[in-house]
Amino acid sequence: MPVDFSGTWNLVSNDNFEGYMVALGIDFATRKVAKMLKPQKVIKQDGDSFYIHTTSTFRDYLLEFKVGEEFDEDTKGLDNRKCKSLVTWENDKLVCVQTGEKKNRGWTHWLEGDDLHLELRCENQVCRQVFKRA
Ligand code: VL7
Repeated sequence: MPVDFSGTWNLVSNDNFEGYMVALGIDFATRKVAKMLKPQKVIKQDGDSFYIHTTSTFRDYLLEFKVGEEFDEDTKGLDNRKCKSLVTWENDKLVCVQTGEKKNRGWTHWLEGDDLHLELRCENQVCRQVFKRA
């Protein structure tokens, strides 16, 4: 059975989100609000087609992509940059490389037990998020 990330997921931990936001150049006032949030992710997966909607009381972010197909990403409402993004499978991990102004930018999703993990990377900062099923 291939891995299936589909579901509704609630954030339960968020390690070094502050460092990740500083690396992205998010201003102090926005960081202050953002770090209080407990975002929810709704993931719809159909094979290699993904819909990932991250929602919160402050901002929402929708990403749709197919694994192995590069796309133009506009991080509107986040750091408002444009990048070329490519998501690939590394075994059962979903790995995204976001090529653009920021070095070493990307993220990795994987399942561990009943939990959804997300590692967010930018420059020398790594943020680790864990989600549980809603
Ligand atoms: C999306 C936030 C910090 C700005 C607001 C924070 C609002 C809720 O891209 C992401 O996930 C991938 C993998 O699941 C799918 O797009 C992470 C949150 C990154 C970066 C920027 C702070 C203002 C958070 C939308």
